[in-house]
Amino acid sequence: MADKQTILAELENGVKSLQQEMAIEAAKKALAAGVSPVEAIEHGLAKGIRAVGEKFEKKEMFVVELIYAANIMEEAIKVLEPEMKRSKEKRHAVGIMVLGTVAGDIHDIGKNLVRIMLEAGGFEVHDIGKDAPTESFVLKIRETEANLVGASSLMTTTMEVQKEVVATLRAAELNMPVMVGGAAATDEWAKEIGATYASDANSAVSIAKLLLGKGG
Ligand code: B1M
Repeated sequence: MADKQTILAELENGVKSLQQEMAIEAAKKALAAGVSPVEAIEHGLAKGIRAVGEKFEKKEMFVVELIYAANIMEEAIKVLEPEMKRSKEKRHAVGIMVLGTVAGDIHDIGKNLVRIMLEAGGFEVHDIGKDAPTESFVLKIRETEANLVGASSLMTTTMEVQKEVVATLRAAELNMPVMVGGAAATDEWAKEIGATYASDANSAVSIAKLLLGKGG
């Protein structure tokens, strides 16, 4: 049976080198060898996706590869999930975020990457999907006791909805930080609407931590 370090390296490399079969097999090996699913994610898969994210930011990898790596990570997590639930082992969440693409906007590739990177960074993320009605942010925050909100928007026509999300939360006396991003958003826009801007999925993690006072 493979030792733990080898399995963790295979989990990392499966994501990093875009080899889905390697990642899936390593996830199975981790379960068979009694490696904790949390450790498999944090010290294996997450290391791989972080490396991919860094390459993407340096333009050493294409978006399509980033998306593929994210899919590989999601598929490998699916293998580990039942054991995680069975053992009721919980990752110690850095924070709890409700994340969605705002109403009227169906672009979700970037939002999904943000979710994956936040999860890899230790956040519990409740993804309410794309074209998400503003009220569903409020409902999900109340249901999950989230302490952070993320609203993605890719189009100039739906940027206004980010503003509406912030205003609706404040009217409902939900005063947690709101992070906005997506091609249409800018730092200036975020400041104007009372939110914080993150330009990409990698910086979203450090900014989310800063917003919760947990370092960058
Ligand atoms: Co559309 N689209 N699209 N599109 N599309 C854009 C956004 C557009 C700029 C293309 C263009 O004309 N040049 C344009 C918007 C123009 C504008 O408003 N200024 C546009 C349009 C017009 C449309 C339609 C209206 C087209 C039509 O039907 N006539 C339509 C929209 C329908 C609707 O939403 N109601 C439409 C549809 C689509 C597809 C379905 C075909 C597809 C989306 C598939 C999907 O998402 N599942 C699509 C695509 C792929 C694009 C482009 C080409 C690429 C977007 C993408 O996935 N980028 C896009 C052009 C562009 O953006 N330059 C375009 C890759 C992704 C990794 O980056 O999403 O920016 P991005 O996410 C980044 C960061 O922005 C950041 O992190 C991510 C990773 O680093 N980030 C966050 C994102 N969300 C964040 C949230 C955060 C923090 C960071 O905190 C919460």
